[in-house]
Amino acid sequence: MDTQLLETQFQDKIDQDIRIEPKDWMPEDYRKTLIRQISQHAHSEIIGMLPEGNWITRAPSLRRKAVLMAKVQDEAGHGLYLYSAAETLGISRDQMMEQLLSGKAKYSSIFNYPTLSWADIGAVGWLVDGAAIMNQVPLCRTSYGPYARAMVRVCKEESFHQRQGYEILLMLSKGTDAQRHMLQEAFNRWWWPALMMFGPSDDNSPNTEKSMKWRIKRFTNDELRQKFVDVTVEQAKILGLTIPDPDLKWNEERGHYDFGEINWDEFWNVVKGNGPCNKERLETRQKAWDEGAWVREAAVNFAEKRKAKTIAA
Ligand code: BYC
Repeated sequence: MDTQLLETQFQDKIDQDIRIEPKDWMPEDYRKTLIRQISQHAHSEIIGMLPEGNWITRAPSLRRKAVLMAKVQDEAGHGLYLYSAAETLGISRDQMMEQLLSGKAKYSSIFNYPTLSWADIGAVGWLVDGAAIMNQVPLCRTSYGPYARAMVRVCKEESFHQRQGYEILLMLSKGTDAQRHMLQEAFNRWWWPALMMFGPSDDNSPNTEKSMKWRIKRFTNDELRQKFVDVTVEQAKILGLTIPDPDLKWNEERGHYDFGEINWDEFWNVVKGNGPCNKERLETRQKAWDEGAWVREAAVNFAEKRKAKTIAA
């Protein structure tokens, strides 16, 4: 069959919301786009364990420690489902890891900021997981089957994460002046980077058009960012927070909040590797990769031994 016809049939399937599965024909660019997005998403989950892992030993109570450990472990699980989904497209785990460690593959800009106080752990849960839910609930309907199915479980867990973050902050908001101050200070640092998580504005997003056509993305970066602002501002009011944006204002005509200009120089600087923690994050992952070499070797040797035994029997 000629490629033109295959492409038309492929797009028809997409338009009818029929899922694409690993063995189905797909345009090479669709495969590449998915590998890029899913692997970067997986890397974000794994790197995303680091800023929160930083507070496990310092959580203020046994309950908080247990909850935080469970959350961080969930992120590892998300990374693993996503690496498995990407592997169905013909890339190996080792190749993905090589791309991350060499700096070729990106991971979310948000994880290059430090977690300086306990309120940051609440802010990460509320804002970072909140932004993740906004972005990922539509991905449960993404056109590639293994990615969509992985996202269903991820989203259920993310909503628990978001609530645990908000609960931490609700407690602080009812606490002492010092606790309320810590809350506002953390919020001031995380607000703008959370808005940046949705990616560049639509006119500067080279991948959006194709990804929308192929229904990999169901909403554009700006659409999701606006939804996030609208929901989050209301939640911030309950916490008694001031939004660190003098231009934030309800727009009656649009039925949405207007908000100020994002500092895109800061965003691209972080994406290019020059954020406050980029170097530290990659060094930590490199160390974990090197120290885990013996585990990978043992697993491969064991699998080979077992295979040889089965063949011999
Ligand atoms: N950070 O054309 P665009 C989590 C890159 S983990 C860094 O709009 P696209 C969690 C983009 O990759 C949350 N880079 O791209 C874990 C592209 O560069 P390349 C992670 C960014 O793909 C632990 C270039 O900029 N979520 O929830 O159409 C604890 C142009 O952008 C960023 C996902 O990964 C960024 N923020 O749209 C707590 C969701 N934004 O690749 C929570 C899945 C853009 O061409 N991913 N870039 O070299 C997506 O939905 C999309 O990939 C994005 C970007 C909306 C992020």
